[in-house]
Amino acid sequence: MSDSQPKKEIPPAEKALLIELISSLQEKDSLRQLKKLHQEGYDTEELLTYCMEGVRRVGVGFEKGEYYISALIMAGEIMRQSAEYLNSFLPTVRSAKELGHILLGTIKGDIHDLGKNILKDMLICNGFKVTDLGVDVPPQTFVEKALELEPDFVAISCLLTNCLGNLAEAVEMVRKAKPQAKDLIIVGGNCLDELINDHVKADRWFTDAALAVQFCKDALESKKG
Ligand code: B12
Repeated sequence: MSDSQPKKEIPPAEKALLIELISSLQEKDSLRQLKKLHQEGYDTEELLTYCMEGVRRVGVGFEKGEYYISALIMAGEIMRQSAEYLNSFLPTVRSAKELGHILLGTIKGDIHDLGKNILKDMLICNGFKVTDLGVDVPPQTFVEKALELEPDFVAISCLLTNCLGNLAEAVEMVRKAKPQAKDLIIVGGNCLDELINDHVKADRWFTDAALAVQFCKDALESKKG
């Protein structure tokens, strides 16, 4: 669907069914429902948020002891396939020159990468160059690569509360290495909020990749303009 068209509202029952199929780990049926809704013209990014809600519910079930780790693995697989399908429909900006360069990775101790990869795809679709360091990245590696590659932003993903110490350390080390840079370090992942970022001290935090992409575009304009 193009940006100029108004968004078609997803019928509540259809949206609830998608979330329910994902949260009950019905891989084939959830992907069938997702594709059906997308082919009916419902918004790509909105559908992505419902997929995330489905896997979030699996996480809650895991926390309550209703699900085992195998459910997280299954939820991750459904999320991966859903994101892969939806990402191929993200509107792509074609420009001769890269808009900016982002150094990206998931913090040491954390191997969650689906959110990071969604951010990466969205950035690339919006004309950014992305250097992806992968998962379980030590703070020192972010520093070394930031000094070597001189990116416009250093973006770090963290989903695990017990990795927040590593995240804060990475932010502090990158800032020390590049003290002049403004709006350099952005962090993201569902375990973050304003209070937590008071401790982590990143320039910005996000739980929504689309908002982070918009921030990078705006911040680059004011940095370069
Ligand atoms: C799938 C999943 C897994 C999969 C991951 C597969 C993969 N390749 O990533 C596997 C099975 C490996 C896994 C393992 C574990 N997991 Co897990 N996992 C999940 C689950 C169900 C979904 C995560 C996900 O992919 N969501 C969908 C993506 C798209 O959402 P997202 O990551 O939030 O990303 C969005 C935004 O946050 C943002 N974003 C993300 N990163 C970044 C970075 C930047 C820079 C920016 C700007 C934005 C941004 O953009 C994305 C799109 O908008 C969550 C539940 C949940 N509530 O999220 C638990 C969850 C994250 N896992 C949890 C746990 C505890 C674990 C384990 C410790 C379990 C265990 N006992 O072994 C291990 C840890 C392994 C490790 N060392 O990392 C907990 C974490 C609790 C906490 N706060 O610490 C959660 C919340 C489940 C729960 N409720 O208990 N997990």
